[in-house]
Amino acid sequence: MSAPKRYTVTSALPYANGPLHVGHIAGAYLPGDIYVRYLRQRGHDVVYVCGSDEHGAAITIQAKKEGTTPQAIIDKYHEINKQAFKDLGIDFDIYHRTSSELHRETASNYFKDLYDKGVFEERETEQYYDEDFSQFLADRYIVGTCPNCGNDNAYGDQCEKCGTTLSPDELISPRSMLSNKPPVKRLTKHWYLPLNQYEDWLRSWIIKGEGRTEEWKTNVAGQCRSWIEQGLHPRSITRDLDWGVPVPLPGAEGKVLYVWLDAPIGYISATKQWAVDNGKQWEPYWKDADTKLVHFIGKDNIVFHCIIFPVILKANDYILPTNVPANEFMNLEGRKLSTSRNWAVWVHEYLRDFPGQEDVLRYYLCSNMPETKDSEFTWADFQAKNNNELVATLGNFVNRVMVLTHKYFDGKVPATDALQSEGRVWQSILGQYTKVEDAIEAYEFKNAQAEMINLARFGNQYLTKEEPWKTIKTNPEAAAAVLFDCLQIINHIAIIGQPFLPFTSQKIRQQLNATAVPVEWNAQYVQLPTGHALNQPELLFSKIEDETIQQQVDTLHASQPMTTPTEEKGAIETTASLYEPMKAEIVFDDFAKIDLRAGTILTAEKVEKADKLLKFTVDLGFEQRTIVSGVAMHFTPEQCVGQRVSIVANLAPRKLKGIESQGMILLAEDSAGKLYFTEPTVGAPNGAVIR
Ligand code: B3M
Ligand code: ZN
Repeated sequence: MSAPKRYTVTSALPYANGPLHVGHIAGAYLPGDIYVRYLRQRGHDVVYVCGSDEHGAAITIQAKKEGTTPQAIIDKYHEINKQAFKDLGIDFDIYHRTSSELHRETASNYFKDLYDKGVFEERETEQYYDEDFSQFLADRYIVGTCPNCGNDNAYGDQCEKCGTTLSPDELISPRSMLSNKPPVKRLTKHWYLPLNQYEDWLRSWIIKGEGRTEEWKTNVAGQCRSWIEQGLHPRSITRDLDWGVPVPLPGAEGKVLYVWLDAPIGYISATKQWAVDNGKQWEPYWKDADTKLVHFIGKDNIVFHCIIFPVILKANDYILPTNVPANEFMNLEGRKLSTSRNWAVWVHEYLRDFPGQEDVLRYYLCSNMPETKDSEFTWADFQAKNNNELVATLGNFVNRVMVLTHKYFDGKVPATDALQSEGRVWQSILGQYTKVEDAIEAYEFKNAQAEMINLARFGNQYLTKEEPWKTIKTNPEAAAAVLFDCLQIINHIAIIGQPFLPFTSQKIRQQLNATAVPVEWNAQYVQLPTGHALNQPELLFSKIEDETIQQQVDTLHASQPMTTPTEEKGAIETTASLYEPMKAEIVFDDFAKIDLRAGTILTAEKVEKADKLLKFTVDLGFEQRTIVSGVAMHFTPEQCVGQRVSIVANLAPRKLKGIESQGMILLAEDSAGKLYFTEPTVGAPNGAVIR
């Protein structure tokens, strides 16, 4: 392709079945947002689409767990996630929904077009069926042992532990998610996409690179190659489910499109809605050969975006993705991020706990982006990146220059003889533009951001070396020239930094009194003129204290359900059963060591600076205890006072937020994470032994 005329950029549509965590952001959203912000700054014609994925078993199962309807689930999480993206500055042109009428119609017609072209095969096969619930068991409704890694909770479509894509028949000892019993087989009719017929083409396109204009990342190309080399088979693209886009064919009642057919078409319907809203045509963005299509996703979505969706696009004469720069996964404090185990940093909670520090999270996630291998989020590292780079390098440089200019030059860009500014400083600025550009266009966002911050580092060193606060007395022209240069550097940091730190970029431009000029990338040729009046300096970043970090670490741990070491070892992200698996058997002596007592909560109060903790006084009859518990998100203090509780009375005391907790309150937790107090038998007095 010669230079693309327009860009269609997508980020994976998150399932609207739960909130977003930092792993999602680092995987598929921040890189897409940086890329698009940069393209827009260069003046390209680009549409950036995303939205909620609202169909499939992921949604219906969550509804079951929360004891509500699929519609209530998607309505709730669509809003939460849309808001979280917006607040973090992930700037989609549209955040659509696959439950919308326009999408249902688009997906339905897309299927119908392919059907009319004779693309699909119709097959009647035996599939797993749950007799207790009178339901076929699609994808996630069936669980069993992964043939690849032995994980006992692999789904019928994928093992989330090892990432292998599966079909229900491959599971060892399958069981129904609904009844927990082994399912039976029943005949049912479905439509299949004959991937095998596209194998030769996929081989030449993906493996040999024919018809492609960009190299794909090694992790992406590698996964595709291994898929193709294992041989491709027809894949069923309809399901027996009552939630989704109905199959638009006679005799297909009770059947819907497979969510992985429906969801990527969501990119197209989102583009259509955006076009309607903005008076544009959508077709060129999906059909014209001079459009560059880029999908940002996490590694578990590779086959769907690199093999299945391209086949569907090709079969209908749509354009193919130019690139699919998938990221690996981000772990958290040494463990896999897990929604069901609440082992996560939730975006909406971060935004609540760190108001005004959106860019700190963006900066940290980008500096730690899992571009070529899995990476690790730690709160200590987050703090270090903020304190050592954002505060000490970028913030400090901008502040020093602003303060000095106000002190010595009345807050105006000083006069200089142009020669100074055409020298080393200008070269450095231009050099950084090139480095950042090259890195972004190669989808190397971590490097790109590092080069952006290098410009601030350069500025800091230049300022320190030139010491205008000294030369102002001996050689004021030299001091003026240095501050002139530094102000230009700051202006360019705001421009180059915009894709990464959009809020900070805006703040800097505000301080420079430069917001009237659009943030265009080619502004590298413009200068803040001598005499231009600046606004007052304001701190861009502030130091994050140890205490704040400790609090996050504590709440992360406090929100954990009790786990045994064996469970911990195999801890994986799974919702594979409505019930938590049983722990290993123990002998009576193990049990007898635990001193359980009946008690009553006398007082309850919030713990300062700890959103999740409540501090209780509990009456145990023979004494009163202080107990701290991570239940503040579940109960108000008022709800707890007077509550009868069962207490582990001989648990070694431990300190939480500086308060010694002398025991533990027993709670029951259901699969949706809802907590219940375990009341001792009616009438059992405080202090009574439970055994
Ligand atoms: N919702 C899967 C996921 O969140 C899926 C992505 C759809 S992209 C078209 O991993
Ligand atoms: Zn596995």
